[in-house]
Amino acid sequence: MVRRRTLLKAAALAVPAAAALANGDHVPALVIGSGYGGAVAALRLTQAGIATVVVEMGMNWNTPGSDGNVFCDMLNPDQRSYWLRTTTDQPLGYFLGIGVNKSIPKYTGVLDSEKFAGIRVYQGRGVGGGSLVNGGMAVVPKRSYFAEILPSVDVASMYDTYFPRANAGLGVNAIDTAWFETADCYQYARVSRAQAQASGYTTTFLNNVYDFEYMKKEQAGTVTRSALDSEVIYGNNYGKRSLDKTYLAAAAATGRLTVTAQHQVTAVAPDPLGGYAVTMNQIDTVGATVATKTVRADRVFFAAGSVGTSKLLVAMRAQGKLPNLPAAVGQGWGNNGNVMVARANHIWNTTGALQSGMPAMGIDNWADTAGPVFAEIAPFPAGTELWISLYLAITKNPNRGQFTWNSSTGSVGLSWQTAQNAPAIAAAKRVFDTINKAQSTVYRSDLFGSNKVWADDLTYHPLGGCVLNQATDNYGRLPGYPGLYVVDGSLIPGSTGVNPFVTITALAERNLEKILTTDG
Ligand code: FAE
Repeated sequence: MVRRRTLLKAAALAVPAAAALANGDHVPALVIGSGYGGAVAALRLTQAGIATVVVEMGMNWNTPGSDGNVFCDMLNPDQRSYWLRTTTDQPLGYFLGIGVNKSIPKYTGVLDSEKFAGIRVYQGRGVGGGSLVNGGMAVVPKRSYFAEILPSVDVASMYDTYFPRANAGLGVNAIDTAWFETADCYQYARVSRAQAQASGYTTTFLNNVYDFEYMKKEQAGTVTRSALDSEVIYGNNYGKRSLDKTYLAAAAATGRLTVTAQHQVTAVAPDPLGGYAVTMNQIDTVGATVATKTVRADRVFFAAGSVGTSKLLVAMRAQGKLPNLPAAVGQGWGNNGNVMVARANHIWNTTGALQSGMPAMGIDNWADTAGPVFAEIAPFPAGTELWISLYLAITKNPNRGQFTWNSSTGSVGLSWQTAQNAPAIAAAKRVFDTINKAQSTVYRSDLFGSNKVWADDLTYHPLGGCVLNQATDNYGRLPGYPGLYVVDGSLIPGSTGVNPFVTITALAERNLEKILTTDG
């Protein structure tokens, strides 16, 4: 109860407008990025009395556009949708095999589709990172799998202390299961559940950070709709407890937090005066640099996400700014075994014109050692009946990629090839072939390309690149560089077996507690 009150009080404050960070400033703690790892670091540092600056390349999404909304919806993407693109790059980019992407003005929008050789990596951009764009699913990984992926971490303390702490801080809530059974907006999930169960699979409800009480009112027509108005992936105007309303708002309430938006960190190196020199470009809304600043920070927390942190650290090592970073920096990247797929239902199996953008159910076939799958039953909120069942499958793909410095382009690439996702397809195919056979249904092959069943070339779940107890010590400290820490999804070795943000948050809670008690 106390925790809930704190959360709500903090939410009312919201994150203050971007404060100017001046060239030459000296700050006790600087956090690069404002997603899950960054938000936990911001809260725990400020609560410990340490003045903290969060530097975020994306915008502070708190000002409504000309339509009165901060964010655009999924059906009408405008400039607010994508990060510096002139056409949208929708995860479902086709319908009936025909491309459905459209032109948009170039702008620092909220969702980035970052293209590497063999994969597009979707990431949130803005104060709140991925929490602004994601589906809000808050899933604690299976205990045995967590122990398998991070063997150096004490599992009991994670499940007794840090996962509960993360869930409380994030404002996680459970769906009213009786309401679920009757709500029009979850007809699509009930159809997929019935088909999965009739084919021998187990389903499970998923917790979420979207306020299910608010969603009930949306369904009842008494509040402005968000999840029920095709809002997801480009932000939610209502209902979602994104990090700017939880962890970051609580950090702001201490009076010790400064959030500097639209600043992209480009370099970190030891400063001759002590601590680290952090260089950043201040950018405008078309991505042009308007100022370059260097500040000195006693401690730097890398929270730029799996891709952002890995790219920065690999570049700093290659450029001789942090030359002693271990070889493991840049290694161990994975896509959490992501693969998307869709099935075509029979005409009598309607999935509903009204679909909640926040998934609430998954098919749990993780125990199948021949091909573990945890598949989220995803919405297709097109506003019209389409008879489509969509899934995001999380699988145990053992393949990993690495980030490497390309001296001719002066940039960091990711070695991952699309073919490395074959194990993910194989595992998902076992489940969905079985469902199709039992239901006498077929795959949709027109949504991810022309005649393409498996969306194997994109991920929502980048993980790894700076793996705990390999590239860092067992608490995220970068060896050889006292005062440098990694706190985000790059610590997790490519896979969590479920949607990752609760794991990222809990691990950050664990590591920050240790760092604040022992690193003076
Ligand atoms: P992240 O949240 O990505 O934050 C990193 C931040 O750093 C971003 O705000 C960047 O703009 C910023 N940044 C990067 N480089 C720089 C730089 N050089 N200088 C300054 N700032 C920088 O990292 N996960 C779930 O658990 N449940 C879901 O339902 C779910 N749905 C998703 C749906 C979508 C469409 C997407 C894209 C992701 C989804 N995820 C979901 C994944 C989840 O959002 C992701 O794992 C976390 O956001 C990663 O947290 P990090 O703290 O690692």
